[in-house]
Amino acid sequence: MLEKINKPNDLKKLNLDEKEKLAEEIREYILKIVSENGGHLASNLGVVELTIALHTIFDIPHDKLIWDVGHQSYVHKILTGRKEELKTLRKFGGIAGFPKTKESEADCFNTGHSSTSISAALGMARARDIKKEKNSVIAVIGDGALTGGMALEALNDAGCSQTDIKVILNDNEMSISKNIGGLNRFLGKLRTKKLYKKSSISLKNILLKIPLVGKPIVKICQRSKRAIKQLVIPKMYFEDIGFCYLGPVDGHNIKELENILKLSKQVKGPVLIHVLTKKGKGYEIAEKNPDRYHATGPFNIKTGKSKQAKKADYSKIFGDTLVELAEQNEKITAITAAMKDGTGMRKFQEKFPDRFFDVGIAEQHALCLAAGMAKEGAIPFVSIYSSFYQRGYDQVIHDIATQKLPVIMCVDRAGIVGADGETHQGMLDMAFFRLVPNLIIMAPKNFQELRKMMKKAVELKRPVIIRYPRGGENSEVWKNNNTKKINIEIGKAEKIKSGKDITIVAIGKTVEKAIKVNEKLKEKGIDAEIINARFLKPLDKKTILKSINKTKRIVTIEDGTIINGLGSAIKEIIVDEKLKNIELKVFAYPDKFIEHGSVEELEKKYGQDVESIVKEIEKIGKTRRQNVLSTSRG
Ligand SMILES: Cc1ncc(C[n+]2csc(CCOP(=O)(O)OP(=O)(O)O)c2C)c(N)n1
Repeated sequence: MLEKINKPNDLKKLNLDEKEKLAEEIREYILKIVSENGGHLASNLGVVELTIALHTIFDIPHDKLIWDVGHQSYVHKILTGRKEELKTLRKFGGIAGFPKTKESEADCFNTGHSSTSISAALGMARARDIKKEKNSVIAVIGDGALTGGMALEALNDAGCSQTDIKVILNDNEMSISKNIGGLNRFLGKLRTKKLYKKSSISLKNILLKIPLVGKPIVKICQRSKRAIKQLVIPKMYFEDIGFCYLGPVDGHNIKELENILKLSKQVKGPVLIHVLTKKGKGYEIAEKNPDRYHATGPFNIKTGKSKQAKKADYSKIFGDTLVELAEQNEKITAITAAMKDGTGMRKFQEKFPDRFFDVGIAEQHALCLAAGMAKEGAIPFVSIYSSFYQRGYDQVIHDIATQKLPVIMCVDRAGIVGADGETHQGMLDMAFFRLVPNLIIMAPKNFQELRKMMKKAVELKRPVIIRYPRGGENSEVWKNNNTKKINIEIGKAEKIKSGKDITIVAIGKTVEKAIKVNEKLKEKGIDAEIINARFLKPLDKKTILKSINKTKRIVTIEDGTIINGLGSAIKEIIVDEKLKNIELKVFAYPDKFIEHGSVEELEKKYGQDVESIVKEIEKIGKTRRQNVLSTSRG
């Protein structure tokens, strides 16, 4: 069947048996690709039948289909002419792991971060109505994504709007880990309702919302006692806020799915279709361990075992250290926004369940919750990925920083993260946090420094940001360079090596790069001074100035955007101090969104790899210009 699926709408030619066969083949196809390239597996296996039914009943791209988060859009990509391209999934230059409008007309809205789909769908539907056009707008949102505040804000708005939109609630009882919260408990009650069958549809509200035929049918139904009984709908949240609720329906039964979607087309106003699916469906190993196979690197299909050796990473060091600190200090709490495994907090949860809080996909709430805790004397550690802090920016400013509350905000996945691409690259956190008064911003050069920074943060009683990258340290580098005792002093940089020709200032992960650059420069007879800035804020102006005045040439290396980071801060020093005859080169990522690819490929493309940096530094050695330069390729 998969051979017959080459263009959008090829699916529409298939009968039910053929579609069921196609579902099997799509599962095998996705399993093979994800086992080789890595990617989001379990969520995609769970939506195969749902996606087939959606593409059967609706006419994409005339009808608009928005995938919340978008990590479950692989089947959609296959059905919309990208079957072959899916083999390049998440590879540099290949197809993206999330919907991209520039990739296909069928992707009508970019996603990547959770809980945006209902807002976007409502916006599109309202624009459609203003233009007096006719098409369906459908948001597909998981029960996990529904825990995000934005989704609830959008439901609230849509519910009373009378606007025709369809919200498909893909309920698999899982976020990345088991879904949590009161809403999940409420969904639990709905799940136990009798599954929707075409023959059993007789709900008053649905009928009333079908124009022309609705009211007369209700009247007829009301004549029979049995019918009246059927017309009683349980009081429930979705109906109460204005949605017509359809379901629950078996999300792996194409026929029933098609029936309910067809019915939804007749309903006026906002409609919510509750679809029950199984995460990992069809691949037993993932069905049993959906959290492990939510997102995965390459793995062996037979055994499910990862093809990459597991090494310690920053998240693990963070998690282990947090447990150690919490053993000594009972005020320490830990907060995650649905990412306890990704951020390394599982161990803390096991050891201190009373001090651990998974709040759902709710970064804003996580941060304000931490502010409240800190106000009352707790010492909360919040760990959120860099790109997801974008959600909680106002809470960092308004709730934490203005009140100088001692919340320790750990920024995981800072810098280039690789294959998840532009929505997930941790490029902006240094720039946006640097603007915020009262924050101390630090970044460890290696595992040991992360441990020390966490310990220091507990003592500080101030709002603190600690940013660190995806993956681990380069142990080879630290084997040869880790001789000094780490002593963290606020606003104090560390001089790693003295030199007379050029100053290299780096921060966090890029200190490793600076050390490698130095090794190459040494071979070329260039004697570099290397400074580990440690703090972006407060920046150690004194140490940096002293070095600049000596070498007159300065290079900064950071894994963030070129705007408002370490390089910018040093430019400000040079200008403020009216320094003359200084040459500065800033190595950072350009002012654009960085696509997907491996970290190495992206570093090379944007001139941030060791070789490119060395080449540029050699040029500085040759040209002694008097102006301040700042470059970033891309
Ligand atoms: C703002 C934000 N926070 C966290 C994430 C990380 N994340 C990606 S998918 C996911 C779980 C989504 O669960 P659900 O919506 O139920 O979809 P499922 O994977 O179960 O199909 C999370 C937490 C994100 N993408 N965006």
